[in-house]
Amino acid sequence: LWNKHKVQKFEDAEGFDDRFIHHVETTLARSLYNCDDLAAYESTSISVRDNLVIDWNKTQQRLTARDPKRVYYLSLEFLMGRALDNALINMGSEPKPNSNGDELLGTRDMVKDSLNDLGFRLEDVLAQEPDAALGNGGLGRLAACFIDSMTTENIPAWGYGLRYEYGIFAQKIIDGYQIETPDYWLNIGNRWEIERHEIQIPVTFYGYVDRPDGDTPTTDPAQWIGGERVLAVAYDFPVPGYKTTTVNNLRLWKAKPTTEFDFAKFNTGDYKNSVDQQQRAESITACLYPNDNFAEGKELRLKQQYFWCAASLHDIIRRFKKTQRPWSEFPDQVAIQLNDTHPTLAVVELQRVLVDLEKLPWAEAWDIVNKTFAYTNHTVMQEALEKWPVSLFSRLLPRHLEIIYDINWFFLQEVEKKFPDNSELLSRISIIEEVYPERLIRMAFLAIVGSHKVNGVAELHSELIKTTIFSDFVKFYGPSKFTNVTNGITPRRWLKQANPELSKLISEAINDPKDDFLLDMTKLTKLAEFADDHGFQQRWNKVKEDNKIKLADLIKNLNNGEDIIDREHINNTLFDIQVKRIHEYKRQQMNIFGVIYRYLAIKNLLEQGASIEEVEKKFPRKVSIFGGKSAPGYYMAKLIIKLINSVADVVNSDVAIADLIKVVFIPDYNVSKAEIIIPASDLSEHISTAGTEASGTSNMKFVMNGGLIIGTVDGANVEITREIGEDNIFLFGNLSEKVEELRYNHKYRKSEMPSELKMVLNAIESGLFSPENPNEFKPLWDSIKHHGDYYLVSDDFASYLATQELVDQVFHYEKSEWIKKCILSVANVGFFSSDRCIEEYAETIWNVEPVKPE
Ligand code: 26M
Repeated sequence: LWNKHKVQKFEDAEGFDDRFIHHVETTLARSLYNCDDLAAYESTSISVRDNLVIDWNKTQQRLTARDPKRVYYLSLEFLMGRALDNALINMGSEPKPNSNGDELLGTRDMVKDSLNDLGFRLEDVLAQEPDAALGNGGLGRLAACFIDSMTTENIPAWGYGLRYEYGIFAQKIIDGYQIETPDYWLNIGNRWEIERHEIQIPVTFYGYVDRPDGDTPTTDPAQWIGGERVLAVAYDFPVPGYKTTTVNNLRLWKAKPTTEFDFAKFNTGDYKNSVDQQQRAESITACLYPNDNFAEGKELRLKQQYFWCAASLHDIIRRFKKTQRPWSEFPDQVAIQLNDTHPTLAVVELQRVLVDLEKLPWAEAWDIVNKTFAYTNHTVMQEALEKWPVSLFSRLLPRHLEIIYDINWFFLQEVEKKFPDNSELLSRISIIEEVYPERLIRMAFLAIVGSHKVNGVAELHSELIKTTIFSDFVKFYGPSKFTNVTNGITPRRWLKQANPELSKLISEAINDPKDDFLLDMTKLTKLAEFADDHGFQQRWNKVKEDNKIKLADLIKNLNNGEDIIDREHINNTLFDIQVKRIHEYKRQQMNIFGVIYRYLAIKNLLEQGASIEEVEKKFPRKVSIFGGKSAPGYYMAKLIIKLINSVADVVNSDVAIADLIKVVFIPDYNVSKAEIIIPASDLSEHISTAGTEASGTSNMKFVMNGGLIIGTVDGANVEITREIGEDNIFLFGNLSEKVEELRYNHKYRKSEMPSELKMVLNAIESGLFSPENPNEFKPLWDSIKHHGDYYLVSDDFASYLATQELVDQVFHYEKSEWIKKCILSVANVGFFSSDRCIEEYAETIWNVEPVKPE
């Protein structure tokens, strides 16, 4: 009976139609006659989700039976973007014959045809979905790529995060300034989540520590009597893999009030306050903190972190306990990866559970903790390293503070043993920073001490953390605790989904009709055979041109239907793109200075009587495209956005330069816009000050989409160069080894500013871009001229311009060479698949094996 009535997946067009109509008429309670694109999106999503849930259940049953070691990826951010198109691509079972039996169709094409027959266009349906923007940038998107790859690789893995009601703010540009508006992404409900009301985990804050047996040592079991309790409710998101029926789970927690009632307050007549306190529970998961690479020490943020760590660990432990294994086996069954220091409290929480609740001896518990956790560092920048005031901890998490002190005490004893009488080392390496006016807890140090492995995210970065911020730990632990896993990106979303035309061209060229290259990117090397083939180059270039037209359409739509880009010349207009969070270290200011230089140089030539044709020879057509959000409180980043928009106003309306330069700022850069922008680039900019960008991942996305990059010798640019060849990348600028010396030179005024930069800054100072307020951009030029030019714009500017000149040369006069470079780059980009990256984590850090569906 059980088997007979088992719900089946839809497998063909007819099955999809039935399911689609069923959900329109029952779940949505509508008729097909008043089913609009939004309803079609909802019904398609639920139908697809049904299939995923069936495989999800099978996956979980299989894992319960096999009980392998599982990976738990703890990340405060999962920047997922849209789910539907990705699910259609990933869940695709073997292609099936279409209704006429004359063609094999994958699930996506099959659903597309079905929707067509029902009167809908798949593109319009997909566009209804709001982005799940539960992340800031690189770190959050990395987590999203990782769960895609973990599932594709059949690794038993769970993601744990928070279900923010508001994702990263939506960016509006008004008068050239960034304005933030709330991203209430759940406005139309969310068809991808499954609320598990049965999974509600109590989480405690504040209160005090009680020792029922008197004044026992803090390493003995103690009782934490909490002051405030909230509930964590689980929301599950099925994560499909490519060419596998494995479906993993992303579990996000929502905070809700307990049904307990504060009788003390009630009895004193303070009913309203007692209700208010309950209401506050929901604020914990209300919104994502919009800072990227900047740690702000807010109490609510720490509350988010503990709420999430406590609930996730509780869930992990509950699952482990069901197997009745002894605690000593915990690290054989559980690997927990800390995505930056944000989840470091999980280390302390596990120690607390083992000591206080499970009554394990301290040392035994600590051994388990250490073997369970591993920590990924994403930055060397001081302002991004989390440090929490001890006073805040002692109020919010009094027992955890005691445990941290004990962890530190044992750790410092070991250090003292190995390096006796070195009090400077002890104070440098201590988890507690003794600074006035208050002591701080260094979360990165706590994460290192609590983990068995620490990794950076690109080779250069992993070397840098060993020699700079964590050098004392390398001295103490030896180098083997520190390792590198270079980041990667999922080729399913970033090649197949974002760039279907290029994906098709590739699969034809390398004769891989079933798109197996998306699993085994070494297959791409076959493309190299066609790098010189003129016919192939032309087809390649046609795909790029089509993608540029699509981006031009997007830009036109965002600009109220007014076209900025000259369609007639689109093929010989270089699309130069920099899209990423706005940050001084990423140096969007240097990019826009470069644009200003170009503009001034063109104006000069024209003034000297050159014809526009002559000018074009030296400065061929170019569109500079920018996009990215600034943290709401980051003054300098916001000023950079304003400068870009002000330059756009002046340049785009200057008829004298006849479309030779256009500047575009695309508002509200997000994952779904990235999927349109990235495939359209000829050149993209990855120009951070050497040593500041840990890895970068958009560099990989751009290369995978057949664009070339201009970049500094920083982050993963180094390995991209190694993989694709130095002839195929435009590198410039000072190396990270020189940064310290250059900053020193600025400090003692031993640096010369290049004349080109003087010219640019003079133009800005003259008010050319802010006539009504000539001092508007003063902080930008002051930072270079008077505040030590911390990001070394003046040191790299000349070589940046020279390299841009080379770019122009190759793009406009050696186009065939250019396309050849693009093809060769894609041929060798395979290393940057997140599948490779996840395999490295699985082997060298987690020690987990795939569990394949039978
Ligand atoms: C911390 C405290 C309080 C509020 C917010 C934060 C915070 C949030 C996000 C700090 C850092 C955050 O993200 C950092 C980040 O995205 N780093 C990027 O990680 C990528 C993936 O490894 C790298 O490719 C980028 O180089 C790195 O900048």
